Amino acid sequence: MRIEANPYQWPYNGGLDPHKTALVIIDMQTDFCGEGGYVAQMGYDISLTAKAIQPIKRLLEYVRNIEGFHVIHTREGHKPDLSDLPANKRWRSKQIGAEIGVAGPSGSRILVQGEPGWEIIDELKPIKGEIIIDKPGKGSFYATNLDLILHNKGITNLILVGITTDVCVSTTMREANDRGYECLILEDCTGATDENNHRAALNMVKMQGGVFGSVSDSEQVIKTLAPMTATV
Ligand code: C5J
Repeated sequence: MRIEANPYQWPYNGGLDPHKTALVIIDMQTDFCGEGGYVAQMGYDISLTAKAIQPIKRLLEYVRNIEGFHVIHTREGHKPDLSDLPANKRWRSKQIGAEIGVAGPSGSRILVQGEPGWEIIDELKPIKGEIIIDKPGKGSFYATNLDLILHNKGITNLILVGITTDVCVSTTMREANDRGYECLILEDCTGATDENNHRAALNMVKMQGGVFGSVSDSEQVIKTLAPMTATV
């Protein structure tokens, strides 16, 4: 069983077993798609990142009904004492008027663990049994135990969604690909602070026969998974 995708039907080996597959939902936090969050404070249009919310919600509700299918959520953020915040990351955020670790207009300290802006948005809140990965960087593998968890659970296929396409989703996909995970990214379930960057990040995946994996959308995934929900 394979999902229609570009440049190749995914997964490459037809091994679409829910027990070996995870929906990885990257950084759907208020700071990246909500009013008063980090992205809004930097002056970007949050409708470009928030547009991924409803397609992800629909897909998430779908896969939650498939026996064995894994769901993983990630959150970008730093410890309250900022001991894991690199000085250059902090400096850059200050330059653009949204200093990480400092309270924004909403009163929430930007990208700090436990703060309201850092929380995953209500529409996509994790439920019992779903994995949550906290990460200090853009990639979901650096300074986390994601690789160990995937290995222990026998997960080989990753369906990547979330925000932003060109930063955390893209970095995670590249890290995963280098580790041998078979990756699919969904265009309607991702979004970037710049539409051209969103398109470019997706196009980069398709080069060289699928240099980082393949590209599809939630409609195609749901269509392919439909026979699996019928058996629950
Ligand atoms: C960014 C992310 N864009 N989650 N983080 O800084 O993509």
